[in-house]
Amino acid sequence: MKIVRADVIVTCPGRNFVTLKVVTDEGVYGIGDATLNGRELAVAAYLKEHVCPLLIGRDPGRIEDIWQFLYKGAYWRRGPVTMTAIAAVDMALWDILGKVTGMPLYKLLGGASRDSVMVYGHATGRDIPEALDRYAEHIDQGYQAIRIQCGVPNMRSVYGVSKGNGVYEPATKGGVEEQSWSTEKYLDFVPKLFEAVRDRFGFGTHLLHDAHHRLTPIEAARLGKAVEPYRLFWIEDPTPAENQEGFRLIREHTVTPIAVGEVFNSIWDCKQLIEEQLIDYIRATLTHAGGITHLRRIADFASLYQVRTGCHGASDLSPVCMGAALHFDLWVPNFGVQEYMGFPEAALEVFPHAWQFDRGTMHPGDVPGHGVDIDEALAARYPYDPAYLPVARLEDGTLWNW
Ligand code: GCO
Ligand code: MG
Repeated sequence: MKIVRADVIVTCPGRNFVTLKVVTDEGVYGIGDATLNGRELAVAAYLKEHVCPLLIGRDPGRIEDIWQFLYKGAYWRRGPVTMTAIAAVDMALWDILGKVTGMPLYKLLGGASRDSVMVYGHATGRDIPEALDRYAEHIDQGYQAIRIQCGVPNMRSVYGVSKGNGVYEPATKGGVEEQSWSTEKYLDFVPKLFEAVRDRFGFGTHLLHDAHHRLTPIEAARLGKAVEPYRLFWIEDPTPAENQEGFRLIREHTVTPIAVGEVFNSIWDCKQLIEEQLIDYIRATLTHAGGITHLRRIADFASLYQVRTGCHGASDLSPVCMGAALHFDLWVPNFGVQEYMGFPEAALEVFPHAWQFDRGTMHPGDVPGHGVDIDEALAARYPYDPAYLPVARLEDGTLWNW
């Protein structure tokens, strides 16, 4: 079997997605997600100009060799654009292998390690009462794990809180939105939010929160210590992780579990975090961290240190990633939790999928491959519509971490 075509499809059914479709001489095809929020066309061009021509004529069954060829062969290793492009190829090739062998991806990986995958949803509110109402709705829908984000008094904007009544979507059209941030206000307020959750709902649900890279290590340590009585499942991205040893400071002060990694693109971004046991959950995901072939390597390494997975699953990862991630999650022995934000209705139509949601758990389905397809005619009706992620500035105007 040989690869005869590789096409890049850019579409915006509610938000922008980039999809790679790899077609073989036997008519079997596979698809992969190549979406890099706010930088979509860089990956589309990387694929179209530099990767697709190199795939033609290759045996799609040589998944590992093609991965190594694209990684080592580029000479310029790693980076989000390269690793997202490699991930898309990798996902598409595993999809083809599943279709050729008639097996769902999770069986190719070694079979199910659990019956279903626990996912966490997002409860967001402009203030505590609204956030608690959203939390209650998630409990009603059967979620066992819920992330909470809430507006902070006297702060103009806060990461993770939707503007209207719709689903949270950070990317905006018509330029880059500038938000404002005050660590002092946030740190004084956020323990009260977790206290309110536990007071109203008790300890029966896993409580998660995303600090979105806003704190310094010692501030993160203070937060972790202050919220220990509320027993969080995790605090996510307490501080930027380029400096991995910075997490030692957090660990010295608190037992609140830490999750990091949605912006990582290779095992090298988390090697020290994992081997020094500075984190509890690794959030790298298929689309941005080199696909199944590489994420499996990260997860196996993490398992040596009892670090569990908690794959990023924001709606800027396409339904293709969601499908493949659920196969990965069903298999991976050291699974923790999977993020699930849902998708715009139009996106679910453009990407027919076999995965199912049932009261806070998901299953990838049993169709061969990863079980997600793309309706190209429908996709063509939603042209690319540029959108950017916001930036955050401190109250004196200093550019901060968003
Ligand atoms: C999360 C993430 C997202 C990101 C988004 C950026 O935990 O789900 O922080 O909400 O902000 O994926 O593109
Ligand atoms: Mg996050």
